[in-house]
Amino acid sequence: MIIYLNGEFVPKDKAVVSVFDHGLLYGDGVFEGIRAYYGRVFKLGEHLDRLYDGARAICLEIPITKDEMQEVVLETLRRNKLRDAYIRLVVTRGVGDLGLDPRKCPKAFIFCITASIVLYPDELYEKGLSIITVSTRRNIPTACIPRVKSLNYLNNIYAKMEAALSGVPEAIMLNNEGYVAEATGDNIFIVKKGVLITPPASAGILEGITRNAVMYIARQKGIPVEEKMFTLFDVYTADEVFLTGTAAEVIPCINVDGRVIANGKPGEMTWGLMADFHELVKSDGPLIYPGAAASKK
Ligand code: PXG
Repeated sequence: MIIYLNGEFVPKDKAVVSVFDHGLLYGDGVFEGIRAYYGRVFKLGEHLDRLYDGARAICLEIPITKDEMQEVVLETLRRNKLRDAYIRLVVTRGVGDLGLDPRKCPKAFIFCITASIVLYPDELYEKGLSIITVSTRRNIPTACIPRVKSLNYLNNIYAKMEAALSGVPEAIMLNNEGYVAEATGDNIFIVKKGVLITPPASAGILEGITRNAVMYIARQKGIPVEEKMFTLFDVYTADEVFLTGTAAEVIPCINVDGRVIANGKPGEMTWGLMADFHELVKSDGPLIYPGAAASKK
């Protein structure tokens, strides 16, 4: 496995960061989880936009351009001879002293890991997930902005831990006002009377790239889409519930907090959106190996 490490390509055992890196000391930095399908990097432009916007929001200057960063991702995939992959792109505040002050860190540090993907078991997609609501509330935007995909993931990890202790793979997090925000590493959608509904950015969520792709697909199909606040009552009484994320893609939920959703089976709209999402990934994003046939897996 070859890792991009701040300007160099190094083997896995040489890919190490300093103990003085503020990404490690304070969770100070931003990252992206990205997927490559069929030799293309899905929504790479959107991921880079989110990465650079997040960096700007935390006053972190990324020392290379978006075009150069795109090439970092593509070249790391090439060095690892990957066509279908999970990509982790990380920009930390870099090396500083032991104080908090980010101004003591002269240069951001960049690394990129590419790995073959471990797919979730098919059964989870066919049967749907049973999930719970956890007591950990999503970070309040006035304290730690959920829209920034920062290296500070303790909020989500608390929630994931609660889920794991209850024996479920994912969990719903509410915002501080009690509205449904998102899952620990996924966004949430409900379907009610033919309308697709997801919490707005103002609910205090990470605006997922998969979320945006699913809303786009739905609108293309003529499905009414609403971004609005809703509560657990709306989830329990929904016709369909599903989660979206880079790793999980589109995954149905059939039980929430012990309440069976509708008839307990993944719904029609969810199936349709899953199928269309799997089509979209075949044609979206830059080619890793331009010139080679793009469609062969
Ligand atoms: N909300 C949160 C809080 C996330 O961390 C999403 C939504 C979905 O966003 P995308 O852009 O992926 O559609 C995420 C995704 C994992 C993992 O291994 C997932 C994420 C981060 C780290 C790990 O499941 N983020």
